[in-house]
Parts: sequence; structure tokens; C-alpha cells
Amino acid sequence: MPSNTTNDRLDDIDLLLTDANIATMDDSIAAPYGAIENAALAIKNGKIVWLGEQANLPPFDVFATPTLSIKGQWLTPGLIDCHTHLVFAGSRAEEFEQRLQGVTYEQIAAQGGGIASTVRATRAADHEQLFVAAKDRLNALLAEGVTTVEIKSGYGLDCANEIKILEVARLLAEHHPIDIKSTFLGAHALPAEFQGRSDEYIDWVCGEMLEQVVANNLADAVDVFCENVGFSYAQTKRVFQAAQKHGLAVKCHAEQLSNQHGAELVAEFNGLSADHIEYLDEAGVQAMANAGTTAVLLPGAFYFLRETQQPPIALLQQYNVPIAIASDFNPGTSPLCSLHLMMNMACTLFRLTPEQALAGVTRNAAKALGLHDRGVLKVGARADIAHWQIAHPSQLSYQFGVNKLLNLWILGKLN
Ligand code: DI6
Ligand code: FE
Repeated sequence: MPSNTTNDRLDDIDLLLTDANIATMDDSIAAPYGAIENAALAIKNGKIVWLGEQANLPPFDVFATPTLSIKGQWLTPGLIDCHTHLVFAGSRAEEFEQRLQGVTYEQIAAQGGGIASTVRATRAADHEQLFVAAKDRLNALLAEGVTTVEIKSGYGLDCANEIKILEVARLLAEHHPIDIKSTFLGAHALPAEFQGRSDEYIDWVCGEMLEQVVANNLADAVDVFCENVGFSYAQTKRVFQAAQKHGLAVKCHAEQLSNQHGAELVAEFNGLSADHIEYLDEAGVQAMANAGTTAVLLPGAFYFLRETQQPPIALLQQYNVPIAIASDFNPGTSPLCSLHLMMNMACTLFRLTPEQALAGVTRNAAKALGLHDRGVLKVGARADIAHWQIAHPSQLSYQFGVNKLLNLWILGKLN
């Protein structure tokens, strides 16, 4: 009989989880959800060092190894919200009331409301106020099993205030257990003081603003709202070129209200993701498939705006474009701070399966952020792990409002 070498023993591990059902979300495992039942998982130094059927567990020191029985419940990767605007001040509840009385989004914008009202409130807030408001929102996500969040700027719309938002995102990254990636979205809307001078504003975004963002290492990516109420294809292209010059990855708010071909453009730049995409056509889907650009569906905005144009889900699937799902949490079009609600809506509104919905907030959300170390439970991945009191992972999309999270580890640390 071969003797055990150090490699086939599990020594000095930080935590061993036993008696688990694991929805690995690893697409190289044929079972639905990449599931391994009656499984165990070992964590060391924040990473997964062993995972598999418990019957195959290598020998380990039962006295020295901290062990937790999962008692036949489920582990999944920590959830990833790959598209949020969660650093902002103020509320748009009054605007919500107006809209319910029939005032349109455009009329509200013409009265100085809409994005402009959030910009005023955000400019008036200091770092501390923004930090406190954002921390509450992150806590809500953490409580439902979210371990990575992307945060966009875009409610500052001048140098000092865009920087302030991104600095708050970095402060949150330092002081909150959730891992945070930040995105510079200076080209979110045209600030009032640049009315009629959108090309000049884009000059500023591509020049001084981006230079300061890069000099202070404040962003992991650059985004543009490419839309007739946002910025044109040509303006979006200029921002992407500037981002590329600085070596930053790009992504795009594309085809939300009309087809501006933003998805094709972001694919041309080998972008991370095209987000919203209700009005995406087949050429756009094809371009995304060729470039490996992820589709990010935002059912919260679709629902809140009572949109009726469906994103081209069948085409995305036909071309094997990975589909992620995110909250788009923002005060105007998706004031809905729950990724579980988004999973449910992705199923009810877009007819995704619960398995596709879970892949959308794990494996494919990691892809949308260009992260290869998470989103799937496998050896070598970050130990970002959610432990749920559920009988089957479909329950995560099916039920909303009763928190089924029992434990959450981020980089192997229990929260
Ligand atoms: N698309 C949206 O739905 C939000 N931003 C964007 O680019 C709208 C943001 C807001 O109304 O505050
Ligand atoms: Fe958005």
C-alpha cells in the first residue's frame, strides 16, 4: 500500500467543512449547479485547498483540524454583484411618487430632477456621509451572502466629486469585509453646467478626470452610459480609447433604451461587459461572443422602469455569451438593494432557470469583473463561501424575503 506523502494529507488547514452539498458552479462538473453531494471542503490561507466527495477526503489530524459540519445543507460561492451605483446621497422617492402620477422620466429631468438631483445631493455630501450611507447598503448585501461588489462613480460629474466617490469606494474596500472593485463612470450623464457642450465634457472625462483617477489608482475599470439620453457612440469610443491608453478595462451601459451599438463597440475594445442590453441585436450578440464580453442583465431596472422590451436571452444562449445578473442598485432606476430579488426577477421576468440565475451572480458575475479567482468553488479559488439553510439551490431564486444564509466566509474568514 502506498504511504501518504504530505501532498495527500490535509495538514495545517484552517477549516474543514464536512457533510456538505456543494453547488460548485464549476461548469466542468456535469451535474446541475456543478453539484457535489456528501462533500467536504478544506480552507487554508483564505483559499480552497481541497474539495470533493467526503468519501475521498485525505487523512487529516482530527484533533488539530477545526471542523464544521454543514449537516447536509448547501454551500455555494459567495454572491457577486457586478454592477452597482451604491455610493450616492439623497433619495428620489418624491420622483417615484410623481412618476406614479404620470409625470415622465424626461419631464422630471427637464425640471432639474432625475440624475441631476442625485448629483446635487452627492456633491453636497462629504466622504463620511457617503461612506455611512454606502456601508448600510453593503451590509444589506452582505447579509444575503454577497462577497464581492462593483461600485461605479457617476453622480459627481466633475473632477473633485468623481474622485470623492471613488475614494469612498476605496475606503469601503478597506473597512468593509466585502471585496470591492470600483469603476469610473464620469460619462454617466451630462452635468447641468455643460448643457449643450457634451463633447467638451467628454474632453474633460478623457483628460484631467481620467488622469487623476489613474494617478490615484482609484478605478479598476471605466464605464460609459451609451444612450441617446447619455453619450453617443462616438463619445463612448473616445472614452474607451482614453481608458485603453491607461491600460484600464472597459464596460458599457449599452442598449438600455435604444440600440446605439454600444455592445459592439465595447466588444471591439475586448471589454468586460455590456450591461442592460434590452435593445441588443444579433450583430451585437455575435460581437460579444467573439470578444468574450459578458452580458450583464439588470432586471431591477427593467422592472422599476416597467420596460417591456426583453433582452435577447435566446440569442445570448445560442452564441454562448455568459450571462451575469446584477442589482444596478441606484436611486433612479433600481433602488432595490437585493441580489436575491434580482435572481428571482431574472427567472420571472427573463425566464432564466434558477441554475442560470445562480451562475449569473457567481461564475458569470466574476467573468464580468475580469476576476478568475472566485465565482466557482474549486481548489485554488478564494474561500468566498456562502452556507445556506436550504434543501436545494433552486430555493435561492425561488424564495425572497426569508434570509436563508447561515454562514458566510470571505477569504476564509467567517463574517
Ligand atoms: N442607467 C440607469 O438605469 C441609471 N444609470 C444608467 O446609466 C439611471 C441612474 C439614475 O437615474 O440615477
Ligand atoms: Fe447602471
